[in-house]
Amino acid sequence: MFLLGDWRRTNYSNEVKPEMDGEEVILMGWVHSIRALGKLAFIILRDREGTIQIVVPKQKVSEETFATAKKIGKEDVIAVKGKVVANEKAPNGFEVIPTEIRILNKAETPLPLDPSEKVPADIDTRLDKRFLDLRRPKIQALFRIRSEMLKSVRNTFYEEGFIEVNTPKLVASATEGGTELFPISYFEKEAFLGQSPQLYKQMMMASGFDKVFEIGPIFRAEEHNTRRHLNEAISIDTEMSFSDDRDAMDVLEKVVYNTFVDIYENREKEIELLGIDFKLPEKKFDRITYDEAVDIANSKGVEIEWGEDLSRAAEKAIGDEMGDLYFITDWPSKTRPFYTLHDEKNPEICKAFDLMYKELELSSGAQRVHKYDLLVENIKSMGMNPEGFGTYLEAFKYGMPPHAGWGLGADRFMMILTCQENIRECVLFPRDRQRLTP
Ligand code: AMO
Repeated sequence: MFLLGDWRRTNYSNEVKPEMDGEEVILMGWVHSIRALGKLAFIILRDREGTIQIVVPKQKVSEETFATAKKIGKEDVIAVKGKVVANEKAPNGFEVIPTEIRILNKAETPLPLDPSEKVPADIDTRLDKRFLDLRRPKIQALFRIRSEMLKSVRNTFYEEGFIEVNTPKLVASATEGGTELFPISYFEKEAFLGQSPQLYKQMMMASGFDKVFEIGPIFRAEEHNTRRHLNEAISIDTEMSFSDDRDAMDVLEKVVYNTFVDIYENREKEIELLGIDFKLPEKKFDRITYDEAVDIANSKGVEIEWGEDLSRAAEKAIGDEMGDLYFITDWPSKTRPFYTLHDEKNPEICKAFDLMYKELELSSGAQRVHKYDLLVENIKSMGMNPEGFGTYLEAFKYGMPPHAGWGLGADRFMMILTCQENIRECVLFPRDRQRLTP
């Protein structure tokens, strides 16, 4: 068995062209397939960028090279040094004829999962053997789109003057209602995994950073197993000072729209490979109030009483009517967490919004309460004890500007960007009610 030695990859598979006739290349990757006839072997080598055919004719290569080619098996890791030979009859107008083949590592057989996609596997088997599943070009395409999504989101935030921050994920208290917390033991104290950076991003506003964002994990002890919930998700969070709910929605619109454009422009190959119907949204998304949303649901025979959160059936009815991307604004105050600012004229409604894609909630946000007394009042009226909020509350006593923000679920955003029905498809190693490994 050879080590890499002094060999270094010269090209990815997609960089080799007929114009390179006569040039020497070193290619590295996995054996996608191998076909050995009597005096001829064909190896399809797969790397990150695609596949390339290596032709091994017995008369034109050394005895040793031909013998190595015959020993090769599916998914072995190999390195090939060879010559590019232009040939009009070959699939891409050239073939690579090796001068030496090194088997860098053998793959055991049988494979627990077939990365060449010839044998279909169910999602549980695929997730159990994710390292192999991820070798499949379509799955790789998804995660390249995910990388582009994160890059694009960051770019928009930076263009808009936001500062990227990181806040703790080991926390002492709940933020989003308290029912969905994962308790952990933290030395002699009880602690929790953070449900949201909510309290920290608000404290950043008291520190004068004006506009911050964070991309990080949130942990939710959701008992139910659905196609759109995870127990560990990635949240794109932001908070902005001297801003209201409308400003926050404008930034969200920009972040989402720009991501669609960047993926459309930079990930054409991946979109094609996935065979998805990728449409750019309008630059401005429709905005309807909660009241209007309830009217839509009721008109379709889904009963919703004013003040209730929207049921799944209601979300479906509203989504059917509204289409792709739209905001629902002016929510009943009692459906929202304590930090949400109520309307001055009608405290029954608040300055909160959701961004929806059809029936799926992508993001929630709001203008926040920035006055200390009002915040204490809200906490009490929701049956909680202000003393549990420690330094968070203190931050509101010494100069807290008006502010607003939102959280956008990155994994859900991926679902709509890549037309996936199951959120697990969009996560490398998903965590759900049943799954804690790999
Ligand atoms: P919320 O709880 O609505 O709001 O979460 C914001 C967004 O995060 C995503 N999300 C999830 N994605 C997958 N699985 C889950 N279990 C899950 N839970 C949430 C959704 C959701 O819209 N602090 C507020 C945000 C804010 O007001 O700034 C919050 O956490 O896409």
